[in-house]
Amino acid sequence: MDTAKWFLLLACCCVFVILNINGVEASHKVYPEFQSLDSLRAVEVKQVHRTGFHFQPPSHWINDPNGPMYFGGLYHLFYQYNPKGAVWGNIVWAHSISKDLINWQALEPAIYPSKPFDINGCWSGSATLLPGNKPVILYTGLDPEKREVQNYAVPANLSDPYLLEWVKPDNNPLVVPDITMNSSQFRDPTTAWWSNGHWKMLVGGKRKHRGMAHLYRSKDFVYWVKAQHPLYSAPKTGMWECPDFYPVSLKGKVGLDTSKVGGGVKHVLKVSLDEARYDYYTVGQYFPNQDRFVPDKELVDGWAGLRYDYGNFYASKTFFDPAKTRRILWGWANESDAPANDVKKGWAGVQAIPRTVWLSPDGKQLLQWPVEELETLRGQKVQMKNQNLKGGDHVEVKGIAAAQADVEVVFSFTSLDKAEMFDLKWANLDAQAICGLKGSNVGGGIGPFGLLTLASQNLEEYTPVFFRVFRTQDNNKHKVLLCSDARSSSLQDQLSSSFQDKLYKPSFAGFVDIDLSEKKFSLRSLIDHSVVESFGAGGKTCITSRVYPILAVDDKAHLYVFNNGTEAVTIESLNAWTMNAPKLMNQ
Ligand code: DQQ
Repeated sequence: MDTAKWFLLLACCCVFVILNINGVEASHKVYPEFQSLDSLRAVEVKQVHRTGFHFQPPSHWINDPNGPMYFGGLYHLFYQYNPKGAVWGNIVWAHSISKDLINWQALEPAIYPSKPFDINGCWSGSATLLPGNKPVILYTGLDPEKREVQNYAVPANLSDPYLLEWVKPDNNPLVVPDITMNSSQFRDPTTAWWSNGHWKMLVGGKRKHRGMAHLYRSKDFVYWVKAQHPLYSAPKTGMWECPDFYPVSLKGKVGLDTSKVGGGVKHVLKVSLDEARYDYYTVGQYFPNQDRFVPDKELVDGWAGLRYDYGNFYASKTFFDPAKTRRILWGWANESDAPANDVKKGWAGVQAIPRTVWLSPDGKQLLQWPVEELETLRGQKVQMKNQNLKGGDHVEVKGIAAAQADVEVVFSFTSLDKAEMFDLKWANLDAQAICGLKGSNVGGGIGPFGLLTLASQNLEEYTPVFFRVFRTQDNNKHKVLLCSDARSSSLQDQLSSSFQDKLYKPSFAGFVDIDLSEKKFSLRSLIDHSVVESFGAGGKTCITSRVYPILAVDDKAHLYVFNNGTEAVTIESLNAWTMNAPKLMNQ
């Protein structure tokens, strides 16, 4: 084999290893070795990397958020859950309720395999509120042939605000894959919307390598007919999991009911790209008469498009919250450690903090912000004001629990002159690759500056979240990068040579479309033991990292602010809080 072929083979192997560590395969990887009776015994849950204020059950595996809704004065969250282990398998719809999206109470699983139409699995889906405030869940069942079919379930008792018991009527399944489809690539029905005398729902799929949002219509929610064409599809994007389709207001933060169409509204189509394992969205125009969605021209459609989050955030779902007239986004933050370690720790997966989501004033992207209720967990507070940071400086934020904190900081600088050049060689690289080249320790002009989260005292471990400004070749334009770089987050790999301990430590990053005239950048990071969930520029670019420090844990974790650029930056204001743990709903 000549050298070029060797390199090609090596590159393919590297991609394979990287993708596998990130859990990239058709849907979820099955680990039969961890499904043995042994692994089903009660496990001792290790606490060190467990989150303090993110949503997670007491033990075992969770993935996609399902069917979120507001009903009976309560928020309901369902989620894919393995009641028997810390790897994917035996999936049921677990169910929790809350009055405020923060303090939760777990109920018995709502939906679990029990009928021929879901005997091999109860996979993701959504909730719709029918007229008269009647919830109905649409979900994917795996039938005896493991075909993915779309089912519905209704509450046994509508006067029970807890919605404890769900019934799966005998006229299920509602929809089965037709002969044009691959029956194992047809899943995750959306919340239905009402327009032109019909209910409409999307089901994710793929034809060859084209991702599809199949469209179905129904007058009575029971008899569904497939539309001739999908609502939308895109070439070379692979399987579309967990589609989500909803209106956003052209003005302000107000959220809209999923059935809202017409003036003053744009629509968002989000798909979870199974091959990339990221959630991509486009904003565009929905034409209800033709049932077509046309993304805005200037937006990139596909793997290089906009993401809700440039980190570990997948299979998300929004819902309309009528109690506060807002749209709320839930997303799953998977582990980045090896499955064998998840089995040892007895749990895997958390839900990211629910986020309010709305259209930015320029209409070009969405903005996201943690729901306001999160602030009720803020405890001990520290503040900094007008502190100057020269290149090479780092200062510690003392006085809070740095392993479980909420930090909001605004940086300013005086000139763009020192911005480093954006190298033409990077034209085809994505933000993550550029962050990989230009980490927090590589000095720059304007930036890198930001936070060193989950840092050990002598900085053997830290997860930096930082900005970096580049000037493009035509001199007047700038590119702003936000990185959340896990490469220095843990010494675990150095201390153990076992493949079982290998961590996935990417240099997650996204560009930030920010107005530079003010020369002010804001950053909020929610730090929660093994989660660093960050919101750049008021929620324009969000990045969630999962990290596993071994020194920077609990009261040995520190938080620093740093600047490694030649341009001095000012911390205009920094507010940081210790985050208290949520309580059970009624306490
Ligand atoms: N997870 C579910 C599927 C969905 C995938 C199965 C996305 O319905 O496509 O647990 O993570």
